[in-house]
Amino acid sequence: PTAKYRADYKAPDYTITDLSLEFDLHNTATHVTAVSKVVRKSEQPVPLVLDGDGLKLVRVEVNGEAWTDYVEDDSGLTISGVPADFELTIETEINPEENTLLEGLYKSGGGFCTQCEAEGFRRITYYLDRPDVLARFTTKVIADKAECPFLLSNGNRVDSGELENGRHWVQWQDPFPKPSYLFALVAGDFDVLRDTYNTKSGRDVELEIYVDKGNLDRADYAMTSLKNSMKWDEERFGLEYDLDIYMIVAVDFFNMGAMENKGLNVFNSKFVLANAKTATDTDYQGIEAVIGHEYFHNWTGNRVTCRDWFQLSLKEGLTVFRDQEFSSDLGSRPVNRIKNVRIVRGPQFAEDRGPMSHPIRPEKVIEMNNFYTLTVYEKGSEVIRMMHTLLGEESFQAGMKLYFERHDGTAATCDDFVQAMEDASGINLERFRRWYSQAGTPIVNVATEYDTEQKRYRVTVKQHTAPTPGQEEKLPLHIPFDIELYDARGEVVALQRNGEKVHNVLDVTEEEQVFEFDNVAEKPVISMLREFSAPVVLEYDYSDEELAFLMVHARNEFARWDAGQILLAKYIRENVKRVQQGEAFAIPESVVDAFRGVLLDEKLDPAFIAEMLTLPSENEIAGWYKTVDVDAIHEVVSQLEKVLAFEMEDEFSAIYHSLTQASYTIEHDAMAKRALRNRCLAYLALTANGNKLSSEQYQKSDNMTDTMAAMAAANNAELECREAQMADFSDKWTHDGLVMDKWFALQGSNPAENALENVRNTMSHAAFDIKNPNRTRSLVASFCANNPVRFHAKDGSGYEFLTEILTTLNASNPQVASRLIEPFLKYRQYDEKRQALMRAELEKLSQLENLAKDLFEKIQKALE
Ligand code: BAL
Ligand code: ZN
Repeated sequence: PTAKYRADYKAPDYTITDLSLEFDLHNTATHVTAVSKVVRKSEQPVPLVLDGDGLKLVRVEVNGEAWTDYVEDDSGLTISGVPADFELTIETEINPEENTLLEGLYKSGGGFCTQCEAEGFRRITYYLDRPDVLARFTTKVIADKAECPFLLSNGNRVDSGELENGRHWVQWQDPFPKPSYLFALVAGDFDVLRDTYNTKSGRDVELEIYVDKGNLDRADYAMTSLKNSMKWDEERFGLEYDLDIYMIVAVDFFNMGAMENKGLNVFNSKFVLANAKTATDTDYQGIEAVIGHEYFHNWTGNRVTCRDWFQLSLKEGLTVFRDQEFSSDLGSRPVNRIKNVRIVRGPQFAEDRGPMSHPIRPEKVIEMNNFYTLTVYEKGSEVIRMMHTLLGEESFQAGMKLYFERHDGTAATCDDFVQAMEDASGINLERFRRWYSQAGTPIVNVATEYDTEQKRYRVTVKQHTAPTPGQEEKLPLHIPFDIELYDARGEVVALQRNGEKVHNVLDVTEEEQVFEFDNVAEKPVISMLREFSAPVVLEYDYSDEELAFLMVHARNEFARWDAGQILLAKYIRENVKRVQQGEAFAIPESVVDAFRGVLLDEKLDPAFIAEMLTLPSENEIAGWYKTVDVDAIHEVVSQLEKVLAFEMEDEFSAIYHSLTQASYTIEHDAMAKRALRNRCLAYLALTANGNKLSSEQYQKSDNMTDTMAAMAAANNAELECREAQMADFSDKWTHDGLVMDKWFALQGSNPAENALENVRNTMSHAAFDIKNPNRTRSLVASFCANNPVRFHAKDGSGYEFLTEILTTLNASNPQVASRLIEPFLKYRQYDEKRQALMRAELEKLSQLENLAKDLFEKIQKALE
């Protein structure tokens, strides 16, 4: 496999302005006829090189005449001798039923669907399958009417008709030029939930959500979320939907979360289907976020798309930022921020430390699917958020407006976006642009000094980014560093210097900078990196007293949570050392009291309290170490949970019982109370009453949130009732794979010593299917990525298991395999014995016949 480099970008020699597609759908032999209007852009005549993958070529015509001057190879079709401007007809044959890659056109359940991003369209027909070729698409879909009464594609439905042999057809026309990755086709039999949305300019848009037959009672929340998204984008960004119809189709076999195809989103059913009986509050929140995300792409991604795939963060970082803002405006801003920051500090920082570490705009790619990463998405969103922090909402929106004025209907770059922000605001973003090209997590080290005589407070900030593979030299970045100072009574100390007010967001741009503040009457307590104002690691020597103070007095809830996390981190680190030295776990009473104070604070949002009382994950803790001691970390986290549970049992119990709800609703307040109640249960499960409480909650529960909370508590605490609950749940839900995913995830994350044996047995469960990405992720990724102490068993059994799975998936679905291999990539962070075992597995995998380039790229980098 060969790499592509961002620096090698070259505009295409030809473009396609119009594409007329005809699909004659059959399970094993679908015929696709593509008629393109091709226009040469290069000055000199050159052959037309089209992308193609796994296609059977039936015919080629130029201007209606059979054409033979072409060469087919593994990567496509090169057609020579063509005129400067012509009509190209290509007929190909494809086999949707055998397409287990779930890229291109494939069968999911009984229906046909497509996934074309990033490079799936070339598995449908030979084409200029690159995002900077934008064409107007017309699509005719022909299929058996009984099997596929619904035939869908992008744009507006313009014609339809009946054929012989029970077949029928529908023709679609999309007036907006688009790249091939936004093409979609769906054909099948569905139930449809219909609604309309009246836009701000008064147009009615038909909204249609297609679900498998029998699932109509699970589509309402997706529809509500869609209408909320449309309204929010009008109100906050001034952006209105542009077609007369917006369709969403839920499919069971899908590699990603969802796909923003123009006017026809295809969704993983996980992010559409929900009712109280089948979905948890977290599922509902996921649906709201993903429905929003795909809808927001209509402007940030579809109307303005990416020039090339290196620019992926242009649409993804920005759209994640938009969906995070949507969820924060509709729900709790602090709780959303905490959840997002946990992802950046946990798995995104881990990506930065691994062999695949890359900037949000990568420089070199072998398999594009490997770059749909937390770095491009979540860190990409943090980069947009930093611009928002530097510019403020008003100038940021002016920048968005300018971006659309300049680039609507075109394919743009990340630089184009930053330029629009810079031009609209007048703020210099020159150094800020380095966030796009520099990989790794910066470390920001802070020292403070108070001068009692001068009443001056000095903050020294140093930044440093460690080398990452292929990027030895690191430059200082522009870091918006949000701070606040408090006096002993918790009052905010105004920031001033030489009589001038100083903004609370400091511009950290150098390797080392000193900020001084005058008129500070007493030694203050500093709150830093408020709202996680930059995706960096903060190093500062806080005392326990300062952290306990900030947990109560910081004005901003995120800062309070962060102080709690830093306090926990101090004692987790200390106890890891103690455990390694054979000493007993110990934590001061004052630390427990700080958390007791939060638990009992009736003024706080219950969902926020639940977050305050959630420990960092074992994976996040692993990231604090150069050499990870999985066993010690697991031991410390278990002990810490137990100490908090025993010390605060009475308070947890009182709150648990006081938050009992008479009926289930999905209002934000009700969700918040359930979040806290179930957090209390998770702790209470570790006490003598745990088995009774979990059993009672499981039996009484009328909703999936409480059911899963009871089961998760029993699973984590290894309670006696676990087995009966698991058996009962499986009996009830075996018919429903999506619900069973929750059960599979519990099997995967089971802390019991025989977890792997259980996981292996679970693979023969009637609801398990390794070809379904949701099932595989639920069971296998839960074990390999989220159960570190069992996956990293010293005998290497967890590693052998992952290799077996990867070997199977390398052949059937390498995109999923490439996600699952991640725990192996971090092998250098473990002790020598584990390193050797994991390295041996990687070497074994590297020898696989037909190793897919998805795995090749990661294995090669890991072994380098
Ligand atoms: N574009 C792929 C799915 C998503 O990020 O929306
Ligand atoms: Zn996206």
